[in-house]
Order: sequence, then structure tokens, then C-alpha cells
Amino acid sequence: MKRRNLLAAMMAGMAAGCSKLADTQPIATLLDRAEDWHRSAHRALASRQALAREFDRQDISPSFRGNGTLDPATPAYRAAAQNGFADWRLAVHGLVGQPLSLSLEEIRTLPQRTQITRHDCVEGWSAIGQWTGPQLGIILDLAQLSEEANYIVFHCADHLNGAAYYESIDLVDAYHPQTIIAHRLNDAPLPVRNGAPLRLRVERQLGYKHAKYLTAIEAVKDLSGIGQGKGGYWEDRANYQWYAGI
Ligand SMILES: Nc1nc2c(c(=O)[nH]1)N[C@H]1C(S)=C(S)[C@@H](COP(=O)(O)O)O[C@H]1N2
Ligand SMILES: [Mo]
Repeated sequence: MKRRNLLAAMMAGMAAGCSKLADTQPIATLLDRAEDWHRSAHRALASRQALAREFDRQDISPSFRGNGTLDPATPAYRAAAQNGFADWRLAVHGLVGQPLSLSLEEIRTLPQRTQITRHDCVEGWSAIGQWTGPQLGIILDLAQLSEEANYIVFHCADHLNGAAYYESIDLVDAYHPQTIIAHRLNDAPLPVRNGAPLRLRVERQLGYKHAKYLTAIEAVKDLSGIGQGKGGYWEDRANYQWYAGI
């Protein structure tokens, strides 16, 4: 984005001050190339901003299966679940002007989005469900996301084979309209199996990016300090692609 603005400014400067120069062959070629680059960057961005398909109520899977952690076994999660998640907090920290600690009530009070989408797991199954929650972009705006931030990291309450689950996305996905912090599935509070009380829905990405059991959202400049540096639990352990766009 920043490069694009710089390029636009350069091109405007050239057009204003150097219109004679642009008549000469090499500069005209440069401008053509810059324009090509601008056009393809714009097309790539537009395709990433496109919406995932949304379905009708009658398409909803009778039961939305669970995968990975199905019931976090840590004492802290167990206690929270026993308590109906009444004291659950979602922290928003890192490169933000205003760190937050949101209660479930506060999350339910934000403007909500409901969407019926298909979840695709790399292991070869899909399920259609209806998800409700605030857009991540609204929460990042509330926290005054810094200009320095390039990625959003999701920290989870569960441990899978002894290590905490985590994931990350870039700002195009973070501000995608269908990227929400879901607290409801099919008109009911999220079941434990599917990530209670909060999970990410990032509908243009494969299943493993949809972090469940969210405890914190962290804005970072790069992913080198997160886990083993590849941006996610499975990326670090099984060579899953960080970019899992669908
Ligand atoms: N915290 C956490 N998030 C997770 C996982 C997990 O094990 N722990 N598994 C991932 C995988 S591989 C998939 S396919 C989906 C499964 O979501 P579901 O259990 O609601 O079907 O959650 C993803 N998010
Ligand atoms: Mo998955």
C-alpha cells in the first residue's frame, strides 16, 4: 500500500514536471511498466478483497464437526468453562495506540455481522455454518492499530501436543468484511468443540487459520518473534503454508 502511494506520487510528479521527458522512449517505457505494475497490484488486492460465498439457512450442516483441540484441558480453560466464560477477556495488544481488554458483553455490544459460510479443512472435509460476531476491523480501529503493524497474531487458550495454538494474518485479511471474531454458531453461543467463547472466522482462508479459544490479539511488525517464526502452529510444525487463501 505504501509503495503504491509512493509510486502514484512519483508518477504524478513525472506527469506534472517531466511531460517532455516522458515523450522520449526509455521514460515512456518506465511509465508503462509502472502502470502495468500498478494495475496488477490493484487486481491482486481487489481479488483478495472479494467476498467468500455465503449460503442459505437450509445449507447449514446438521452438525459442524470439530477438529484439532475439541476441549482444552488447561486448568484455566476448564475453570472458565465451568463458570460459563463469565470472566473471559480478549486482550488486544502489541502495536496499538490503545490496548484493550474486552469482556464478552463488550464484544456482543459492538456492531455484529452474521454470515453463513463453508469451512474447508486441509484434511479434506468441509462444513457450512452460520457465524456471528463483530468484524475484526472494528476492534482494531478501537485499539487504534499503529501504522507500524503489518500482521495480526491470534493467541489461543488450548495446548495441542503441549504447545499453545496460534495463528496470524495480514492486514488485507484482518480488514476483510467477513473477518469476524465469532461468539455464536448457528444462533447459539459457540460450543466448546468449535472454539468457545471466541474464535476467528477469516473466510478467504483454509480451516487452520481460523483460531479457536481466543485469548489475545497482538499486532506486530513481522512474525519473526512469534513461535518459531513462520506465523502459525501448523506452519511452524508441519510446513503448512502461511498464506492459505481460498
Ligand atoms: N485454538 C485452535 N484453533 C484451531 C485448531 C486448534 O486445534 N486449536 N484447529 C484448526 C483447524 S485445523 C481447523 S480445520 C479448525 C476446526 O474448527 P472446528 O473445530 O470448529 O471445526 O480450527 C482451527 N483452529
Ligand atoms: Mo483443519
